[in-house]
Amino acid sequence: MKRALVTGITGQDGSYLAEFLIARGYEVHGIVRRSSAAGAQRIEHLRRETLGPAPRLVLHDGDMADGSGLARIVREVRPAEVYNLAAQSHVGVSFDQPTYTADVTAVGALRLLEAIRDQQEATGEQIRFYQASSSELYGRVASTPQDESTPFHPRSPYGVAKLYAHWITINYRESYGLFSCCGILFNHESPRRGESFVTRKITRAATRIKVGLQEKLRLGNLDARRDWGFAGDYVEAMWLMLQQPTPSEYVIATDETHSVREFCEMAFARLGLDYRDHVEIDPRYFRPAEVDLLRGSAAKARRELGWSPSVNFSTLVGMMVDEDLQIAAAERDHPPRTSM
Ligand code: NAP
Ligand code: G4F
Repeated sequence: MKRALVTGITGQDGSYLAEFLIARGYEVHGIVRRSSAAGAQRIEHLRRETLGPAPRLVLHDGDMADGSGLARIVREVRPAEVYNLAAQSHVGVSFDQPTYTADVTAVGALRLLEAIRDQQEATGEQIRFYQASSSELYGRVASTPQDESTPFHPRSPYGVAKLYAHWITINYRESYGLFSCCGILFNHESPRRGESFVTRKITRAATRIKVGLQEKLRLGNLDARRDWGFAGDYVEAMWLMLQQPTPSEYVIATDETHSVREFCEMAFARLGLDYRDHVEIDPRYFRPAEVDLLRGSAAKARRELGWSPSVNFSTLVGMMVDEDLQIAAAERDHPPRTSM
């Protein structure tokens, strides 16, 4: 049985990737950081389903800020594949917490690579490494659509931290022969998306407005354009990268671009609402520097990995609205109780 180690397993992508790997017969080990609240809701179903004498999902306490802990986990697990999905992944937050973002998102990747390099040297067993790079690397884009040869110009502390992680991953391949890949993934969403990212913020609010729990939605820049795909499709691309004969970089995207405004229009319209009656602009949500336009070409991934997206923009919006409508209706019918 192949063993994979996933950082960021409690996040959106981590949960889809863990499902994907378990379905393919992997034993999955995940790193979870300490929290005072229960933080693993997205993988709770997998924990329940895979319980038993030889559990297929094993969780380890760890933090990307703690290099010695990461090294110990890599030594104990002896993974064949490592997927580094952990990050302070919110672009807006990275302007308020730039040092923390650099520590976790940039140096965290280096700590993990060092642990892998040491382990590989000690055991002689190859460990294949996936780094979650981002279309935020392109920032102020030089050309559209963006592909693997488009120059990088990140526009946020997050983007700059991801740029470091991207290049150190390539550097460890060139310096030490590590099998290390970077997936340059464009925005990907799902009903499991964190609620502070714009798509989920819109679908949560629109559905709560529909059932009468909320009246207004405050947003920042409605004119920013993104290439939005479905997270479930994108984790398959991560796995495919690590199954290739040689490591490389791949853009994963839909080649379609839509504005935040279009996302609002479509989400509210699905509920029979007009977004203009509910959306208010709040300067708090504008960023000091913005990425205006992203649209990716995944031609290399199509050609070499045989990967293509299965969910288009309107299906994605519909999927998110429909799931959030059920959550909103349940909130209305059974308001959460706070304990004393
Ligand atoms: P996410 O939902 O925000 O998940 C981030 C994960 O990282 C969570 O499991 C989080 O744990 C964990 N994490 C944060 N800080 C950590 C720390 N100090 N130590 C250990 N774990 C830590 O992000 P996502 O959307 O799944 O994205 C996965 C990765 O892909 C991220 O690296 C992101 O930057 C990158 N990416 C995402 C997109 C996208 O559109 N989704 C596009 C390109 C690249 P908690 O649950 O405890 O917070
Ligand atoms: O949903 P967002 O916060 O995603 P963003 O900044 O594109 O970053 C996401 O995708 C990246 C890949 O390109 C990942 F690497 C990263 O980890 C993350 O998953 O914002 C999308 C757009 C931005 O232009 C933002 O300014 O929506 C705009 N926006 C407008 N109002 C808002 C809001 N964004 C948020 N989060 N909240 C708002 O109220």
